[in-house]
Amino acid sequence: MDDGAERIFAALRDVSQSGAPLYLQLKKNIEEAVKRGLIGPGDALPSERDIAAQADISRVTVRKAVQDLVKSGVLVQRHGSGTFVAPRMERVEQSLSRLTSFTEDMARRGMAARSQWLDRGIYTASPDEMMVLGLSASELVSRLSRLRIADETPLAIERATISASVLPDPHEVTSSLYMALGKTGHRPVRAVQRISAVNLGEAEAQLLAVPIGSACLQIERISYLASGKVIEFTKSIYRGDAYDFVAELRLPGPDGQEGEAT
Ligand code: 16G
Repeated sequence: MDDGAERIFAALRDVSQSGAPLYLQLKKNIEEAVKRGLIGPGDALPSERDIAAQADISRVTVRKAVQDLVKSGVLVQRHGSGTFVAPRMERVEQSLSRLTSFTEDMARRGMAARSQWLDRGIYTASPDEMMVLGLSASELVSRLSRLRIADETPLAIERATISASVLPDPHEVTSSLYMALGKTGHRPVRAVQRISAVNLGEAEAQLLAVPIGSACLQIERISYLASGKVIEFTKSIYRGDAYDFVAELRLPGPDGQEGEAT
């Protein structure tokens, strides 16, 4: 038996010590083993049969625990070669002083960006959308919800709202929202972002392929045209293990004003 298998089996031994369902105990033990670094990113999990034999539980129970952990992103399965601890993401650094789009950010890093559409349609504006976009109750909005993926790793969930008077058909947006807005002269030139920390619920954790409860960044972006009109209201959830937002800070000038940006 190799080292990795030894360590996993050591972590599995106390399955069935408590009253919880066996698959949940096994799941928790594997999660703990990953958290404590007993098994690291890329390590292979022993076969279903070996785990079942070692922990003295059925293979169905092992399969259920493993499938749950694959769903929540702790493990990955590769056809023909087995189950592994999910690789750790290389962190993406994003400047907080440049107004760029997801597609541009990823292209700059040599990564291929794509989206999985979660929703794309015309809706009546919610009270929040009305207030931020300056719309009346009868006005419509285009909503675009996407899972943003870079090099096949899901990085963020973005829910953008644009007034339907600016974007009457959300299906015009294929790969990039900013490119579509640019075509009609509506690409934003300035934005204000509010970033807060949240823990992921089940549905979002599954989309982002990370464990439920993982730390992530919730970002609200309100973007403006040069005229000062609000053009975009986007609520996003970015993976906390994948993103660093970096801001440059300057000493204020002697009159208390902000220093000149270069
Ligand atoms: C970025 C923006 C998002 C914008 C999107 C457009 C943040 C937090 N969010 O992801 O507000 O809608 O870019 O990207 O940076 P696209 O042009 O590739 O569709």
